Amino acid sequence: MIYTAIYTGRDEEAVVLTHFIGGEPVGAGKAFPVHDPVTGTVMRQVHEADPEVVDRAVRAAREAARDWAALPVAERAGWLRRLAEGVEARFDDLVVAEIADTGKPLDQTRTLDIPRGIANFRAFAEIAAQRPDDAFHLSGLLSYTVRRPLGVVAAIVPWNLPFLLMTWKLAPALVAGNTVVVKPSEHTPGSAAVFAEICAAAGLPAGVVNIIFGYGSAGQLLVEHPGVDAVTFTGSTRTGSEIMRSVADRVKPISFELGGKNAGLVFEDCDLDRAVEGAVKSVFTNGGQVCLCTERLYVQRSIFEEFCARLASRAQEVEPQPMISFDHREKVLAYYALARSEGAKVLTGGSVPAFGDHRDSGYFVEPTVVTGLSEWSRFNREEIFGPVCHVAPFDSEAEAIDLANGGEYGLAATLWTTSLDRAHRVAQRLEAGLVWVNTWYSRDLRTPFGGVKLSGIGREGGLQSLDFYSAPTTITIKLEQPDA
Ligand code: 6OD
Repeated sequence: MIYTAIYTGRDEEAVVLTHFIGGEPVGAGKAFPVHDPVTGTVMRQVHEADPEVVDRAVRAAREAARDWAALPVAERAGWLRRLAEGVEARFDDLVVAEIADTGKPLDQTRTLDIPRGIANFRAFAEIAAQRPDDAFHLSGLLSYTVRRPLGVVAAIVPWNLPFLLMTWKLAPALVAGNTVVVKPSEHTPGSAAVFAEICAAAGLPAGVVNIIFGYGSAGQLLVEHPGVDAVTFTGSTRTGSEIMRSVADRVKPISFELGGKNAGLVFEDCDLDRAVEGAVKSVFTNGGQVCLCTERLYVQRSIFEEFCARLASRAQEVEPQPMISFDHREKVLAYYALARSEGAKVLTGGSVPAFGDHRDSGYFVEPTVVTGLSEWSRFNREEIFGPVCHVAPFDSEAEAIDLANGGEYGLAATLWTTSLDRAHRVAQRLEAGLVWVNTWYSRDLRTPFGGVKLSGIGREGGLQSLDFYSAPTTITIKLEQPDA
């Protein structure tokens, strides 16, 4: 429980958050501050991993790798279940830590962020334990595959869903037999630090999970370390391509889930109440800071005016959520200004909310809906990652598909229609890794998850995750044919 004081209070002088390496807290590297997004004040100090710390973490992971890989998969699945129980036991501490770093709503943190961590461990335990091996027979040849872990995986985790995404990477990497070094975002070390305590309390073998804190520079040192065998990263496309360059010489396997500029298509045959509520959720959840959030809405012309009016009115009821940092808020506000300079009509929002209390020094922006911009405007082409969308009309299904497929990203798309035929027809033509129909961000953890175009490389989820975190060896045996 060594970290709990700083999560629950403002005791930043008492403790500097430490790395977790080889099963031990490691207080090395200079300290850096983490700000509370709700008030903008410094909330805690955290040790920053320098080259020595990174090296120590990778070595610890390597030392643990052989024994961990040698465990039967059922035993590793058992460890995942124990970690899930550990998360349940520390549920409230994780909620507090996650909210302290992000300013997320309590309800979301209790129903999405932390429960998904538990689900990630349980789901991958099941999927791995039940996976059959492949076998092939051909003209006297028997071939089968065995899957081996990659070794040491670097998991670079973003700040928007810190616990959900850390566990999304950890669970399959571990159950596939890898050891892991996690580098959470510099903005959100809290839930990872509680998780370090959970690993220690569960008695997880030392070095199987290691957690180091720091900025992108620490992540860079980690992915470049010759002792790291593979990299999983969720974050911006720009950082993804930087990582790709860094690991190119050693041709390390990478799995990237990157940015999005996701489209929502609202057809005149939709259930309008449901579509408006779905749009509110898909645009404003987590302050729009989810790579799956909708930033471009296309609405059939016959219902365009009504939809816009209803969405704008509902947006005014949405409780603003802070952006993760001062810089990120500046970025989002710059896009609000850009929308105006590009000629947008702002239907609601577009500014900074005034609360008249401590939140006025935090990183809030207003939920915002704009319209009137061309498809070629920067606002409609670049990922903003805030509580904002542009709404444009369309006339035909074909035009809607073209609009949705415009642009350089291809992560997620959402359709609102009551026509079963249209749902299938349109969904299958959208250039996106994920298409939701009459829902948004509904997850089955067994399904492939990831994007096309600038939105990523590879798929995680279910067997795809297990495939990424392991490599098959094909063994072929010549079977002697009995004489005829
Ligand atoms: O829910 C998930 O499994 C997932 N990978 C979400 C990613 C969200 C990115 O912002």
